[in-house]
Amino acid sequence: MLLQRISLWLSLGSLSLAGVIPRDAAQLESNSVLLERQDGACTNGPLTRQCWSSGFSISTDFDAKAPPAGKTVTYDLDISNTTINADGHGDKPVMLINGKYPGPVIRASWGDTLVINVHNSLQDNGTGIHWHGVRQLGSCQHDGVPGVTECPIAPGKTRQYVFKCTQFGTTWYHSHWSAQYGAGVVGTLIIDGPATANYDFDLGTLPITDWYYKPAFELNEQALHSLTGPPLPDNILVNGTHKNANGGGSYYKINVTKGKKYRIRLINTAVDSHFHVSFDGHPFTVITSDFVPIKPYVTDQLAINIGQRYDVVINANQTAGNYWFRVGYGTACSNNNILSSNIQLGAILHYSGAPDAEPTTSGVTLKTDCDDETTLTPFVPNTVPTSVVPSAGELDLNHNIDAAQNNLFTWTIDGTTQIVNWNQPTLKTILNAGNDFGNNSNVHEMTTSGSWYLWWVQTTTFIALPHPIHLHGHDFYIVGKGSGTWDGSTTGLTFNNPTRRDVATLPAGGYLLLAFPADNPGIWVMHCHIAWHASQGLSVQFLESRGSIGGAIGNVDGFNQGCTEWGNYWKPGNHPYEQTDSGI
Ligand SMILES: *[C@@H]1O[C@H](CO)[C@@H](O)[C@H](O)[C@H]1NC(C)=O
Ligand SMILES: *[C@@H]1O[C@H](CO)[C@@H](O)[C@H](O)[C@H]1NC(C)=O
Ligand SMILES: *[C@@H]1O[C@H](CO)[C@@H](O)[C@H](O)[C@H]1NC(C)=O
Ligand SMILES: *[C@@H]1O[C@H](CO)[C@@H](O)[C@H](O)[C@H]1NC(C)=O
Ligand SMILES: *[C@@H]1O[C@H](CO)[C@@H](O)[C@H](O)[C@H]1NC(C)=O
Ligand SMILES: *[C@@H]1O[C@H](CO)[C@@H](O)[C@H](O)[C@H]1NC(C)=O
Ligand SMILES: [Cu+2]
Repeated sequence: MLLQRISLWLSLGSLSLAGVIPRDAAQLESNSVLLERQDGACTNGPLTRQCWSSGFSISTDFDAKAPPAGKTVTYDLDISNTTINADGHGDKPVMLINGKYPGPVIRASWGDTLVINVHNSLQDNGTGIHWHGVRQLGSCQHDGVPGVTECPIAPGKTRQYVFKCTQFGTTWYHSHWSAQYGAGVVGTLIIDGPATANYDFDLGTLPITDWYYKPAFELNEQALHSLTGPPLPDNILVNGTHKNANGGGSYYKINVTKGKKYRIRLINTAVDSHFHVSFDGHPFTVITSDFVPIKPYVTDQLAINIGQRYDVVINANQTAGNYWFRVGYGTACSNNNILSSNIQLGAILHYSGAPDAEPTTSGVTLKTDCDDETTLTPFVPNTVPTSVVPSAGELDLNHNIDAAQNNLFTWTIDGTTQIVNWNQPTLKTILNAGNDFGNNSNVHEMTTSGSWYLWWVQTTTFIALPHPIHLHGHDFYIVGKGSGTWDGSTTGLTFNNPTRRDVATLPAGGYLLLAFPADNPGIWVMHCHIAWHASQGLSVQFLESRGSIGGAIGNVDGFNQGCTEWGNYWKPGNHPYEQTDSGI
């Protein structure tokens, strides 16, 4: 630590005379001007987490620039059909990545290029992996959405995904093929970079999911044809493990040493669950919302909807012992069979030296709503022009029940449910200069490169549910949200440094106003991240700067080969199963 301090002093040059060494969150904020000037002049360490490399720090706008030419980091993922007993309840049929749940932690640094070879070892399913929240600037063909940005990976085949890490922070990756991520095709991804608060150690990712005892594809069929809502999960898993309702299984242990500060990367990887979390006796500092660094704030609980991430720093400064990491349900919108048992949901924060025992601690009462956090201020401020308001693009959410198809329940946007064609992904049509995207593509075009667009997601169905809305290819700026119908005015909207992230919750029965600039040529889906709702068609596609896509994305050999391989597998007369849902 001494060394880091010295190098910071030296590198600050004459500024060091002022004796300013940003050490904690509050100082960091007040020193942001200084940080701009010292950009790159210091080394990242426990007391200098704002630093990164020459020309890059926590003050850098990662939408504007990323470190050039980092390392190339390669991973091999193999997806197979197997069983797992994650919570002691018994074996369950799943599809896993490299035989593990969750799959391997993929880790690279800001500016690196990730090369990930995904092999489909399934017999009777396609696949395709989406790197959630990754901007894919100029690499839309690697976004991993079957029927949109690629043909699915056929059984026995491999696809290579290549993308540059222009952002840093925490995310996850998952199959975007039908209901497959619910079957277990999920892992986490860390891109190392600077941070808005200091910590001693990085404990890595802590994915939290709901867990069903029945196979996901069976449940998906039930969800598609249920008039009373989807089936309930049976348990949760924290980092892949949990106790079950009968007391079998085991809690995940987060090990800490008294006197140290730890970064923990919380991720909701669920199918259909909104969580609230807390650490007994340990208020914590929140430093990101999704990939976006925020002005740090201290809280004692957090709401995490599906797909959302929060990086937090906890200070292990209590009496050495065992403390609950509590997980609670947003019961206003989700539920779980485990809630009727008296099993505590969560994991154990375990101090070294303490006995191996379950905690007896008490903590805060967790909230039960399904609302997003409201105090998320991006550390690097950006502004949305108010001139986007008059041209807001309305997306009306409704639902449809088709009695002729055994009460098939679908969600519609402007009257159309999305159903992709795995053999003819939208990107293929675009690259062939075609215009016919099919009747169920929900394509919205953004023609003016570089301009801001505002999208107005408006509930029009009487089914008043909150939906975690996720956008690919961008972080959106949350300009407004509310219950009821937006009146079109700017009253109550935020244009000056609004929260930006890649998942935001549409309030039950209400609206969401999302802005982003058309600065990433490609085809990007925006969908509800409740897996059943995505299967039921709750999604749209944004066709951005159509004429520039071919030039922006470069090599499409892998894309073309993938479509040839899929076409040889999935052809008339050769469907082991049919596509029964949206396909994503
Ligand atoms: C998984 O294995 C089962 C049993 O062998 C088989 O019936 C099923 O088709 C396989 N599923 C996939 C997706 O390969
Ligand atoms: C969760 O498990 C992964 C994989 O073993 C590990 O890298 C990570 O550190 C664990 N998370 C925490 C918070 O302990
Ligand atoms: C945490 O400590 C326990 C012993 O109390 C040990 O069994 C476990 O492997 C440790 N976990 C990690 C992730 O180091
Ligand atoms: C423990 O750490 C928290 C967060 O940094 C701080 O607010 C609190 O005062 C500390 N408590 C003690 C007993 O040092
Ligand atoms: C698409 O809609 C048009 C107009 O309603 C209809 O004529 C056509 O058959 C539809 N195409 C498909 C493939 O369903
Ligand atoms: C994928 O595999 C699952 C499990 O074997 C099966 O239920 C489903 O129908 C398959 N889907 C397709 C489209 O092949
Ligand atoms: Cu939804």
